[in-house]
Amino acid sequence: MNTPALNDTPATQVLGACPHDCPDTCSLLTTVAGGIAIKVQGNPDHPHTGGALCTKVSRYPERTYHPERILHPLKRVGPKGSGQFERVSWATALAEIAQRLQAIAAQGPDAAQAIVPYSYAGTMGLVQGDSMSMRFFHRLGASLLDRTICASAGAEALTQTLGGKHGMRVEFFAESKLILIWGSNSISSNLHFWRYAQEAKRAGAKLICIDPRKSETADKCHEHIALLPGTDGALALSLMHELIAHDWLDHDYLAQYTLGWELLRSRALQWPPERAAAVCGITPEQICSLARDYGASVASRAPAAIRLNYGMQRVHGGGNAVRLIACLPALVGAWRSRAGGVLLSSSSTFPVKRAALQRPDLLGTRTPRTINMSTIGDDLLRSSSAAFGPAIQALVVYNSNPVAIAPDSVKVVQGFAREDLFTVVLEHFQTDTADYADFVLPATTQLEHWDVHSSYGHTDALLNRPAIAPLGEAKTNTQIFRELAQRMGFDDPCFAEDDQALCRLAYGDAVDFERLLRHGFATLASPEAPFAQGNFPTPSGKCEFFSARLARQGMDGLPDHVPNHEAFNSSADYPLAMISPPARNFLNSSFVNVKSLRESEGEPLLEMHASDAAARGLSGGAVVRVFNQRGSYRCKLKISQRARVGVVNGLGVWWRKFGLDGSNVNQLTSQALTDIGAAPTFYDCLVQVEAGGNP
Ligand SMILES: Nc1nc2c(c(=O)[nH]1)N[C@H]1C(S)=C(S)[C@@H](COP(=O)(O)OP(=O)(O)OC[C@H]3O[C@@H](n4cnc5c(=O)[nH]c(N)nc54)[C@H](O)[C@@H]3O)O[C@H]1N2
Ligand SMILES: Nc1nc2c(c(=O)[nH]1)N[C@H]1C(S)=C(S)[C@@H](COP(=O)(O)OP(=O)(O)OC[C@H]3O[C@@H](n4cnc5c(=O)[nH]c(N)nc54)[C@H](O)[C@@H]3O)O[C@H]1N2
Ligand SMILES: [Mo]
Repeated sequence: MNTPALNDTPATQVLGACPHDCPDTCSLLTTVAGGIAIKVQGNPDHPHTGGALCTKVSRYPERTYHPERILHPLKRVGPKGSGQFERVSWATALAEIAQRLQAIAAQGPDAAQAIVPYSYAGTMGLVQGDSMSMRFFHRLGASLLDRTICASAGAEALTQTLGGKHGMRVEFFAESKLILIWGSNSISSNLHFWRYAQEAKRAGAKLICIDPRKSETADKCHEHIALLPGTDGALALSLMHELIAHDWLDHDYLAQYTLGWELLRSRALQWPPERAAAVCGITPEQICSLARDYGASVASRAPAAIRLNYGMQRVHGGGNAVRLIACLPALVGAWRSRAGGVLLSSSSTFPVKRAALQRPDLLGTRTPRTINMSTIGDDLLRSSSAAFGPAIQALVVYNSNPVAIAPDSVKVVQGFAREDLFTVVLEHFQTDTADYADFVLPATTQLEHWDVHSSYGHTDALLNRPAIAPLGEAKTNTQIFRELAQRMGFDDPCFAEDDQALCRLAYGDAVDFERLLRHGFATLASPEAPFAQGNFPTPSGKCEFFSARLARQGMDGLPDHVPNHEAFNSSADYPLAMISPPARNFLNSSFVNVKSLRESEGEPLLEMHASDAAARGLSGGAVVRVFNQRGSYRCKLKISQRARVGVVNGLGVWWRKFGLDGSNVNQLTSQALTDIGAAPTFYDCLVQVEAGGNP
């Protein structure tokens, strides 16, 4: 860390918010002395943060003052992807970018659609995320982007079942008597939920982890059910089968507050434990025992809670599986207690004024096409056609690293490498994506800008104040789009609004901004037990087992088990299922370049069960080649009890440039989408593994 020497100015503490894509959205306290951020810690006054941060974010100063921070604009001088750039001034960069974008937009009435914004949750901030950026793209008439890369299957499924991204309040998990941690490695990716789960455990609750991988969280639960990836729907249906067979049901709740019970009941009765066990790769006894635990909550009125997370919806049937699991609490009446129910996301609690921030009205009468960010590989390689519209001619990437994180990297890289594609990347670092840029623009980090934050794991709104001045020539995302707008001649007054005004606009009067300024967070009013008496915000007001809305879209209105696109088959060419959940010390591909964190993770590894390794004559530590019809990727093998038979785990998401052959696990993942929500299917991926030669 090249922290400059401190002078004698007394230290101050600045309130902020963690910007990362994590359910915890922690309240931060940054200690600043002499204009330098010397320490970032958790705010002890914020109940969910409880003064504790994860290892990654406590290294925020190391990331901020990293010697490789991009601190001035760069222009490409070598071939695409070579990472050869020269320093240019902001004036040159902005003028050339504006001129290129204008030239594309001038090709015809809807030609601006050939320009595509590409962004996700590098920062979750409502201001540095999508406010000024979307105003710019709306005014321009660029393609719209469907931001599906993470959560849209589960989010849409939850909405179709419960009526929105609502659920249990995270703090009440501490009072639950049974907690199913379903498809989530909480210790790694939802640490502040885990604190509540621990509290429950100490008070006698039973914790059960449902995950193909024996994660750090599975280690600490009383039971672990290691099902095959993408079989959660079958497990949920069979659980229902057992609840019905033993009459462990809350009939009154079902009658009053649900829609479609008879239909769901008949479907569940087709899933006796023997059938589901064969699909899930577990034993019927495991299902019966799980049902006993869950069903016991009806008679004892002991609250049963499910922490569902996005990890389990990255497969073909991810949407249906989320729907089935979200139905379970209604069967046993778990919603009656504030410590019962399910939590996938709390996002809908936040009254975000998106239209005010993003100004879709600037489109006027234009209706640009929408590009799904999860199929960017294919889309970059498409030519103009009536169905697709114009071929993509320019990409503006911010808050995302698609070359590393998007599925099917062979295609993604081929697309980004197109010499005729004009690519602008707003970044902190020279990521895999920045390597393919024509211009890289230096962006500020969370310590250098204003923002406001919602959370998808709790119900507090947060404010982030800048703790330090922007480093080097870095500018905020908002300022970059403001200046681009000016160069393009966009003179609507909304392009002049400053970041503090945008922060105030984000929630309007719904959140007391003065309170945010004083305390850094504000708890939103939300009911303790939201569905104790129904009140689901669905069209019927009930928990919709049957969704007329889905049926109208031509889908099955009733949730079902939907098998993987690439269903496990031990005798196929690619007989192993590969999942690639996040590494604990990285945040997707963020932090991979922070040396201390990278050293904790070591190197890219593939975890494999000893019997699968023996069957292939592979030993631990050897270099292996992991391959399928889409690509091939080499890394070291780790023989590990964390892998179940038939499933290999390639923890991600490493920067490609740190991989043995300059690639990562996404070399193998596919662009096939989920049943609901058009999301990627990272964990629905068959591979084969063989010895891979020398490093
Ligand atoms: N440390 C850390 N924290 C993170 C992130 C990170 O990269 N690093 N990423 C953040 C982001 S963007 C998100 S979306 C959230 C994700 O939050 P979670 O969904 O809680 O994330 P994961 O830790 O990926 O947990 C997914 C778990 O699901 C398991 N899994 C994979 N396939 C299946 C399946 O088919 N069924 C079941 N039941 N389980 C399955 C994996 O083995 C893994 O243990 O975490 C956020 N927090
Ligand atoms: N194989 C596999 N692939 C996956 C996943 C997986 O589990 N397995 N997880 C998927 C999931 S859940 C997600 S959410 C996606 C995440 O994919 P992305 O949203 O692309 O997330 P990151 O990889 O963290 O990259 C974010 C980038 O934004 C930059 N950034 C941060 N703050 C700012 C800012 O204020 N301004 C600008 N201009 N840039 C900023 C960071 O430096 C970083 O390079 O990856 C997906 N890809
Ligand atoms: Mo995510």
